[in-house]
Amino acid sequence: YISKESNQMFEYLTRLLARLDKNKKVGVLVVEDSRIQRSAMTSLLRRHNFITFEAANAEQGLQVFKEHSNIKLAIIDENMPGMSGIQMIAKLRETYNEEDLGIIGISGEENTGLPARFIRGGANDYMHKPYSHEEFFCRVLQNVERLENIETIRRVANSDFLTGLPNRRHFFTQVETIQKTEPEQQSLAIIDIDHFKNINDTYGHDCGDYALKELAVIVADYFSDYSAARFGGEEFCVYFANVEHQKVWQVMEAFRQTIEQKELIFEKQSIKCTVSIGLTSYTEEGINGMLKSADKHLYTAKNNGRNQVVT
Ligand code: GH3
Ligand code: MG
Ligand code: MG
Ligand code: MG
Ligand code: MG
Repeated sequence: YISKESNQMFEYLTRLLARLDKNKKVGVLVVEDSRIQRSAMTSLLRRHNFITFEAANAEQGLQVFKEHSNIKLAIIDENMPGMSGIQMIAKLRETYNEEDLGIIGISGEENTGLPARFIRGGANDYMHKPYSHEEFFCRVLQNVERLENIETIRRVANSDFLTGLPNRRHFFTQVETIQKTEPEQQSLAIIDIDHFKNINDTYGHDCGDYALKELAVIVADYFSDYSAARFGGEEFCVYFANVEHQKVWQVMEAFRQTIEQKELIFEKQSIKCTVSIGLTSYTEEGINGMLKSADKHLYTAKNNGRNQVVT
């Protein structure tokens, strides 16, 4: 006999498990001094394809974090020999924020203040021992799902919907991060497709979208060692740090020629396009100064007949 409630629970868990991306196995660390309780948790987790790690005390647990970068969730007992669970969490939170690591505190202690202390100390959740398998999975899955949702939001916020390239917002974040390392040389290129409006007007907007996607693949491939983004409509942007300006020019010129020679096939029609490129190494006013200067050079490239790099 299966009660209505446990049937609902089963459906709930099945739904949650199905929502998790099984291909991307999630690493969970269990920090618990009781060997029996520890292996009970890890075997439950392994049943559902989690990658499990174990530690018998907090010090060991911190060591496991140093050795493995794929831990998304930690389940941490409060009472252990040596450092307590809450102390371990304080240490962990110096390095891992709540957007990168989920933590569930556990304890068998009848202390009504403990759940709040755990959460105040940086845990995301709390479980009182003993707990049912259902509760265990509900909490684990909810926490893992929260992290996956954050990852999705991050990905969506940082990438361009049409081409999948980093978007303008991500581009600025990347540049900012690199600029903190005080690079000795910086260059910036704006790539703009020539007469792109004609492609839309002649072959239709779908063809224009197709051309943008095809070009984006080449951009991603060509500039994989640098920071490239779709900057807007039919414009791409590439930032170079610590690369000789002469070398940057060669890379951009080779890219221009690649596009010039590339034949795109859309619905059996051959489409050719060219790009104009404004390049700068002017760094006086930071990234905005570089953008202004590259844009000026792009304007010159357009006026001089397009399909060229101006620096
Ligand atoms: P120029 O050589 O001076 O750059 O000419 P252009 O036609 O490329 O430039 P213009 O700025 O006049 O037009 C850009 C066009 O790009 C207009 C716009 O409809 C098109 N465009 C912008 N974003 C997209 C997109 O996501 N998909 C498609 N299909 N077209 C787009
Ligand atoms: Mg204990
Ligand atoms: Mg443009
Ligand atoms: Mg254009
Ligand atoms: Mg234009």
